[in-house]
This record gives sequence, structure tokens and C-alpha cells, in this order.
Amino acid sequence: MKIYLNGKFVDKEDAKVSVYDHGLLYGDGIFEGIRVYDGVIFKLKEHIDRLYDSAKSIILKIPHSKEEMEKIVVDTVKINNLRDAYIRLVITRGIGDLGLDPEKCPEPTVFCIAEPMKPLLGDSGIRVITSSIRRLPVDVLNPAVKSLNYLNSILAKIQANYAGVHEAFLLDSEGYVAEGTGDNIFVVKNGVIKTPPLSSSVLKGITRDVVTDLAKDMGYSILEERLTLHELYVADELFITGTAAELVPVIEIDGRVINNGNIGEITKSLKEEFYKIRKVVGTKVYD
Ligand code: PXG
Repeated sequence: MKIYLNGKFVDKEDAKVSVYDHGLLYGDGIFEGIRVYDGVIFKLKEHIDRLYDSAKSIILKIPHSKEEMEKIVVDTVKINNLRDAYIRLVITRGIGDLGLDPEKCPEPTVFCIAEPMKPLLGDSGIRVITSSIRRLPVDVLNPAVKSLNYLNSILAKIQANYAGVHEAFLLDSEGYVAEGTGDNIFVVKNGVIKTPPLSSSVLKGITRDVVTDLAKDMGYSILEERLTLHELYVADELFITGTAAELVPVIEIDGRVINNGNIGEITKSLKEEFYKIRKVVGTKVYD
């Protein structure tokens, strides 16, 4: 397997970064998780746009144009002859000294990995808990920035592991539902679909946006609205979205069973539609 690292393709064994890299020392960097389906990189432009927005927000100057960055991603898939894979694109602040000052890091580190990966949480319904860890408030470290600081999500994931369930949901600092450790949340009640607004400390998920558009096209009512746990507990249907997880029904939350443990009709129809469009919406790797 070949990995793109700072302008070159290197073998996996040789894809190494310095212990002085501020991405490692401080989580100072940004990333994207992207999928390629049947040789088409799903929503590549949207991922690149979000990456550049994250970079701008933390004053990290990416040493490539957006077009060059797209080519790096396409070439990483191509050189590994992949048609279906998960792609991890990472830009760190680069090598500096042991102080925090980003001005001591002259050159960002850029790498891109592509490898096959099944839907992260499996294909059937998942069980979740609510974590006692809160999502970072927008005025502390805005979750809209897809930064390398994931300890908050990792701590929540540890709680899910200890509870013996697949995933943990995090509330925002005011107690409203925010998102999962690496996914956005949707609830269905009386035919209406709802998802938390960006002000509830959530990442503007690319899959979240795709599913929102699909729902509108299919004639469903869909609202961005602050949600309480109560609304999740009494939901007709509950599901999560994310690039790694894709679209997964939630069948139990904090011991409350949703839809008798079955995938709901609206979730099922959205999932089917998502499966249909994902092979056609995006950037072709091969001619
Ligand atoms: N919220 C958070 C906090 C995320 O990290 C999403 C939502 C979904 O966004 P997209 O654009 O993918 O629809 C993410 C994305 C993992 C993992 O192991 C998940 C992500 C990144 C890295 C690892 O579950 N998530």
C-alpha cells in the first residue's frame, strides 16, 4: 500500500512523521474522512471545502490549491488500485519545537491514506448510551472545525465500550443533544425528521447534508431543531450518519428500545436512496 506523505508516495512502513510534529504533540491540525464508492469519490469537493474552512479557522496555511489537494486524494486512490475505500486526509501544523507556538512550525505535514473499510458500526441497528462527556461549546473549540483534537469523542467512546454498546451520544454544554463521537443524529417522530442545528455544537457532516437533501427531495418534512434526550427516547425512529459509519439505525438508547428494535420505514427508505446516489455523486478516479 502506498501513502501520500509530503509530496511523495511511500510504502506504509516508511510513512512516518516526526515526534516534533505539532499534530502529534498538540493535536494541532485538521483532517477529513472521505469514502470512494465504485471508483467515485463521494462529495470530494465538499470535503475539500470543509478542510479549507477548518484550515482558515485555525490559521493553518495549506501549501496546495484546492485543485492540487483534490488531485492528491484522487492519485492516492488510483495508485492503490482501489474502487471502494475510506480515505483519511490529514494536515498538521508540522514540525516545530517543544513550545506551543505555531510560528515555529514552518511547513505543514500533509498525508493521505486510502484503504478498504467496511461500515464502521456494522450494517444492522446499534445500541447507544448518552455520555457524561459534553461536546465542546462553540466558544471553546468549535466542533465545526474538524481538528485533530478528538479526546472529547474518544472519552465518550470509552464510556460506550464500558457500557457494552456501539456508540455514545454527547450533549452540548446546555444539555441539548449534539452528536455521536463521529456521527450526526437524526430523529423521526410522527413523520417529521429532525436533526440538531449547528449551534448545538455539531460538525456540519457531509452525510448529514446529503441525507437532509435526500429527505427534502423525497417529500419528507425535515427540521434543524434543538433536541432533548426525551425526544430521542420517545422517537419513532432514530439513526446516525457519518462517512465512516454511513447511515445506521439506532435500536436502543439508554435502555429505551426504539421501534421494537427494528429499522423504521423512513430510515430504510433514506438508506436505500443514499446507497443509490453515493455511486454517482462525486469525482471519478478512473476514466
Ligand atoms: N460528527 C463528528 C464529531 C465527526 O467526527 C461526523 C459528525 C460525520 O461527518 P461526515 O462529514 O463524515 O458525514 C464526524 C465524522 C470514527 C470517525 O471513527 C468518524 C469521523 C472522523 C474520524 C473517525 O467514527 N467523523
